[in-house]
Amino acid sequence: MNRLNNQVLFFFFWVSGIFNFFVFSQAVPSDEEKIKFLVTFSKNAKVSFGDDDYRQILYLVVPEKQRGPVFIRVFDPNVGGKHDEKRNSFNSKTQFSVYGGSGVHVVDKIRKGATVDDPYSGILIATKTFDATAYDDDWFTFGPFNPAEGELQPDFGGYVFKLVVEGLDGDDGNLYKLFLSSRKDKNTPIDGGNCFYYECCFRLSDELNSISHIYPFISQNIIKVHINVFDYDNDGTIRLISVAKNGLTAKSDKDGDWTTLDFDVEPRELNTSLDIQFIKTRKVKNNNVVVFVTNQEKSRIPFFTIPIGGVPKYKPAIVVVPGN
Ligand SMILES: [Ca+2]
Ligand SMILES: [Ca+2]
Ligand SMILES: [Ca+2]
Repeated sequence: MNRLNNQVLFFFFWVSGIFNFFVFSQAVPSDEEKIKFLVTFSKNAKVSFGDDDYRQILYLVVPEKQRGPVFIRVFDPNVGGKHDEKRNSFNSKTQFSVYGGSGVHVVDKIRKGATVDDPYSGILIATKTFDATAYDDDWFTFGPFNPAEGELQPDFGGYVFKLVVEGLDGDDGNLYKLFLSSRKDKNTPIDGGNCFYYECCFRLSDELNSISHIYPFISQNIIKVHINVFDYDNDGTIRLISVAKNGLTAKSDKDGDWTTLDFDVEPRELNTSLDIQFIKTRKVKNNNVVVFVTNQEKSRIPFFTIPIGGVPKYKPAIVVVPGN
């Protein structure tokens, strides 16, 4: 990123800090995303179940001002019992690993068009593998972590930790969610905390007319966005809201394959977040999708659980009426 980008991004993190005063949530997925669960399948599952690579990579951000220890709490990390997606019997294992240290978030490599992040970069600071048994419908807590165990990346809002979730043996789907907490035994938000991804596999709601959201941040020099969706199964409509777009829609009906939706970026959309909405219009149950967003150079664009600058609202272009 050039210097101007850094300054602009920093400004918006500063603004988002103000938003966080009202938002107060480090749930992942967040209240704003309206996604109930993230999903990772084990490696013998068919990709048509909705997970293309059996792996989820999330970056958790702890603001520099945070003094005390932080905890990464996982709800229902097991793959069995409640919430999870069973194929025949539950026979799966899922590994959750936390990385910190230098190189944990290799921005340049991702921005130059690598197809995936490097999951194992940085220093492994905690790992645990779950099966069908313990922590069903319950929280498991990683930590305490000193914020400085993450990598300081002011462009992204503070100290960055990486959580890698990998499906190991088995063929079932693990549904789970997270909370970045200042307490070991309860979900206590860290003011200014956030989480971002370059690709996300999640479960769409089963409720008709429900809307799930993701919020990519459009930094300088982006002129096109390509929304890549895997296995949408004709679930509904994808709608784009931004400061300049009032609900452009597209459909995607591919089961077990990728669809790409292309949009041009207007100058006034720079340094704002997009709101990509998945609107449920058909009764498709247990639909899992993978989404990633790229720019005109096929570089990945991060999306944030707490949208930078807030949830975008459409603002009609101002029509200048010549004076008399
Ligand atoms: Ca479970
Ligand atoms: Ca199974
Ligand atoms: Ca689970």
